[in-house]
Amino acid sequence: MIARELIPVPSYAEEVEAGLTGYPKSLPAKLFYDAAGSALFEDITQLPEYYLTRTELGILQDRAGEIAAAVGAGVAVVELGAGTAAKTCTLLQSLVKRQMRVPYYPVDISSSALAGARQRVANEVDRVSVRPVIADFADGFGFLSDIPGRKLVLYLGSSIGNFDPATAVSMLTDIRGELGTGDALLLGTDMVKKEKILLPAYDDAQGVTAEFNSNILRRMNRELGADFDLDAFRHVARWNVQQSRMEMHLKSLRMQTVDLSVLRLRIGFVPGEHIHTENSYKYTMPAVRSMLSGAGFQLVQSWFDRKKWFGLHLARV
Ligand code: AVI
Repeated sequence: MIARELIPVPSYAEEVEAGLTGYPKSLPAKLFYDAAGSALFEDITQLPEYYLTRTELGILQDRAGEIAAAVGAGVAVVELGAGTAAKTCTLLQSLVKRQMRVPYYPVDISSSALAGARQRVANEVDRVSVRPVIADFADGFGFLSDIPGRKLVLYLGSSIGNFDPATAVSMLTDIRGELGTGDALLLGTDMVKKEKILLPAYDDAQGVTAEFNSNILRRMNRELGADFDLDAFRHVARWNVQQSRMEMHLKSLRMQTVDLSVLRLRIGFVPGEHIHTENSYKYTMPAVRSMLSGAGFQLVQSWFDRKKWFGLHLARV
């Protein structure tokens, strides 16, 4: 009891309270990414069912030359949510063929990921100057206007898909607001496809995605003094065709009450009740066009893999 009272109230506490007291219950997806969750996400990207990461990487590897030609010479590359820059090196390699040096600004909330990005790029590409930027996008994109020269902003990995359409447009509008004439955006989106491909990508045979989903409860237990019984919730992945999104939920397997002592909150669950933890939107080309134009960008060109499962879209201001 005393130990619990010593747990500081995290900044996300209000969002958790609103989510768990709302109907239907929900939790913010950003809570997935503590150290354990980030490691589990890395594992997900290697799963046979999770086609997104390797498909996007394949497009970058096959089309880096074309993308660099469409972007043109003389750009600084800014990668939003760069992580360890695992996908960026081929594109940087193609860009350095067209200009003496490429300034590369990986942007991330995690300084350890940025250290990894610096190391990887130093090992794999010559003539790239790496200038890491630590930023939380919740604070806006003001850092973009501090970066000199013409910019190519990368937002890869279908990260945009974790925001609902209105939020995605408003985020891209904020990015657009920090850019000037000649600047460009390369956006990665996962495309709509058959449910039989989508479902296993979010409910894999090894149970890694289930573990990733329930890690959010483990985090509440640790950081909010909660007593979620992880065995009393089951991972559920669903294709919501009307909203064009994959959803992840945690389903209560019985009637239960959970205490979140740091929030002084008790939450009751009936059997079968869900906590909605994530949306992952899948796009059609009209949806991509409307998102980009809604944010003030003009689509220049899109590149896809052979099956058209994933798209990379170059847009200009
Ligand atoms: C980070 N994001 C693009 C992933 C996705 O596919 O929406 C997160 C994820 N959720 C379950 N698996 C992966």
